[in-house]
Amino acid sequence: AIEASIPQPLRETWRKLAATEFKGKEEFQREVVRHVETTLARSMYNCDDLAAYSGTALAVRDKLVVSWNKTQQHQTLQDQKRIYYLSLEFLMGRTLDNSLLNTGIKDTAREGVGELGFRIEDVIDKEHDAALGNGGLGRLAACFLDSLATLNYPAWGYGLRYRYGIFKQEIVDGYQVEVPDYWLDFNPWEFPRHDVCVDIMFYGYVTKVSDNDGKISHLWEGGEIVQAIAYDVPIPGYETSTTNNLRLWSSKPSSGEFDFQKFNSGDYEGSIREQQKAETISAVLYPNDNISAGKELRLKQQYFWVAASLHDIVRRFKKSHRPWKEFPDQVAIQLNDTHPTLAIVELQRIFIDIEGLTWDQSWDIVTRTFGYTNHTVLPEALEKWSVPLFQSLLPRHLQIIYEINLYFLQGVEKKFPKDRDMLQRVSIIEESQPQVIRMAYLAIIGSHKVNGVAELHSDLIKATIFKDFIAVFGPDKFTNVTNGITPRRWLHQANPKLSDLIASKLGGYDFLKDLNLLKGLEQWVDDKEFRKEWMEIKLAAKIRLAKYIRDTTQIAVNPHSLFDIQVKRIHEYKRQQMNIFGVIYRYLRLKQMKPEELKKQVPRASIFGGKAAPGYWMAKTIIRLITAVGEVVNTDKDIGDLLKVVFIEDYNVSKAEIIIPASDISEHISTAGTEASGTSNMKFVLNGGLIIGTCDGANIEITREIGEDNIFLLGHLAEDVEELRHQHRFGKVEMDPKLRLVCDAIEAGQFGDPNIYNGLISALTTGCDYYLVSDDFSSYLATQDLVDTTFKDKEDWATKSIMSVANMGFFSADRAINEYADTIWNVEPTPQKK
Ligand code: F58
Repeated sequence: AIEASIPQPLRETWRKLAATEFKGKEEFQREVVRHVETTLARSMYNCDDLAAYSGTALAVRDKLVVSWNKTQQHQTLQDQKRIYYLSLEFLMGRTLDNSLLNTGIKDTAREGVGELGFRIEDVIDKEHDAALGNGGLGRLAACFLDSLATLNYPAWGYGLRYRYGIFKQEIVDGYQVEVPDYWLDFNPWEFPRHDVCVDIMFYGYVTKVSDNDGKISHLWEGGEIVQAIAYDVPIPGYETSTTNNLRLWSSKPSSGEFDFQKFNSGDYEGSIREQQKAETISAVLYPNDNISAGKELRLKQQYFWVAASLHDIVRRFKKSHRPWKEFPDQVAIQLNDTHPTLAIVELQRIFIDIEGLTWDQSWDIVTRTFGYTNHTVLPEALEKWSVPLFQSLLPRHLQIIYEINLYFLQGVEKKFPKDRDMLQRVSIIEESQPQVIRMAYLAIIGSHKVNGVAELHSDLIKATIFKDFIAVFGPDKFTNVTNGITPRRWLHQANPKLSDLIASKLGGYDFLKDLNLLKGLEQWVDDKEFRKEWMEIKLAAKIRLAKYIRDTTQIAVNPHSLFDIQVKRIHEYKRQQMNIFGVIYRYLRLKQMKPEELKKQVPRASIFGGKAAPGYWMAKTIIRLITAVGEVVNTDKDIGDLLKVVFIEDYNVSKAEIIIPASDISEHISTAGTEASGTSNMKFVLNGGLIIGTCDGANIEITREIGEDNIFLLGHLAEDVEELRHQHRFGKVEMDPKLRLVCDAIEAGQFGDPNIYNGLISALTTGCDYYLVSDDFSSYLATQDLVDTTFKDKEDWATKSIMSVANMGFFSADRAINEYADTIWNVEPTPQKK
């Protein structure tokens, strides 16, 4: 508040004292020790790695916070348009290392903690991952925050502060077991803002009231109230003083702590029931990937988060005293998938029910404010809410949705006068039993731009699920912004040696801010010394991963074998089953070979990782098959190093940072047309790994950038899929004979009780092989053979690796963010002078 600000003449003193940088190593060390001694009340006699982590994090945080305060003040004074990125998931991973690198003090910290008796790597390794997301969508949001700050865009992220992030995965007897992820016991990166709280209402009823002029308004009242408390997380950019804000909402009961009346009458359980109910809202992240849950608690989470965020955004706008019609000139809200679509309805409600605007004035502002990003074409992932559920939880919002739909359908009717089918097809309300609200349609209608996340995906949504909307709105409303990744975390942080080698050839680290500069590596591709160093770095990363695998699974993997990695959420459409079937085929073939033939084979380690949604049986069965194959293959004396099968437990962001630099080949083999983009494909290639993949998502654009010779493509095209599925349904497809052999081996019990895999096998047969494993299997095997042959030629492999990295500039999240800024948000960067 202005009245609390320091008087002008004293501000110079204040400024001098509020430093954003350490003056040197000594000051850094002094601050670490001060925090260990005074904040943690520990001493040199009981300072372990964890205490050293805590002290270091707190010291770094102190400086970060000052930059953050300054940035927020600067952005407020600049009074420019801000970007608000609404996402139910932010898969941040660890923060300390990233903060050290972004603020340029990693070397100081390494030396500083070194002289205090610690290795910086061990200290960094003590941090708990912030795993507030499932997979690609959540990690994309985290990469985007890094780019927004690095490019000096005034931007805020809004999300939920889950008490439990994505579950931890344990493998017990070969099966996935879920363990809760309580990550908040020590989190130095968040700041509770107990003064920033918003009352959020659920349930209740709506009454119509008319004033003296007969103007009708709506009152929504009588519901349950829950309070949203803000927790802020600083987001530092790389080599810039800009530090943006991520605001996460936590839920708590609105009235007092607990019910004293109940407590006094001896009803102890009853006395905390309300409190627990309120806290449940932000308690846990839904662990589904590409499937919609449809549960009341999920809808509550969505409204709770959206309402709190919009309240905050509107309050901030009101402070500028601008007329409402300028709202879209100050505010751009991006909807990360349909999860925050209620924001469209909530803003309309705020304008008409609270601020007294007319419907038309309000709707014009709303539609100019929002942009919607779609991340999937899978029908089971498209969100739909049952009307009765919605009616009870958010009665006023349902009325507004009906009204939005009415005006929209009137427009459609005018444009397509006699097309009743069309009206039914594009209606926000689906006439099912019960009726449901199609959130994607609401998001399209309430936004000014809709984008897909890779070219093929954006084309597909226009041709399939959103086809009618092109007819209604014209093609310009729909666009593409191909995903990107932050090279700071995914190259510089995860693979410092490679980053340093690149910097030594390109004359510095500018490529981390302008990834197209990687092109300069092409000049070095024939340089012997450079090639040698390049491959040594890859080997070192493989040795590191092999050690990790040995420490955690006791499996000994030869670092010189070909590392074939598939790490991502387990899902039928991503086809880990095709991978493991391929491994089984390889094993059966090896078992048939004579010793002289065996000698010619390329040793391979097939490495898997990824979580299955807890209720997704088929995905869990796939994990069980992978571990079962590992149990057989890894102990088979005939096989030795020629084949190892590893399942890495609990794949997450910090493990990805170890795994990704270590791949020779990684697998991105979704059924064509199902993976919207994929982003790990970009991470692997940026780290000098080659990829085997289908013509799907961003694989296609990666091929365009790095050249067909540098990627192993397989399988049918998206355009073939419909016809192939049709043939399966009519029983016209014989199973691929090699796949038949694999199924026979499984059914004969070679990998344990075959009954476990009944579902997996019948999906290929009676299940009509929806993901077309049989159709792509022979192409997959042939391509894997080509991978082996290519791998034997170490020189050719090195060339492919270097040329690929040199051409990955396009996949920087910075490029993606600049595209959003230009084509969707219409915002400019706000750099600060030093
Ligand atoms: C992913 N979606 C896409 N959804 O599958 C992937 O191709 C894309 O690269 C990535 O988004 C980023 O655009 C995804 O991760 C989810 O996890 C949702 C979580 C909430 C329920 C519905 C799925």
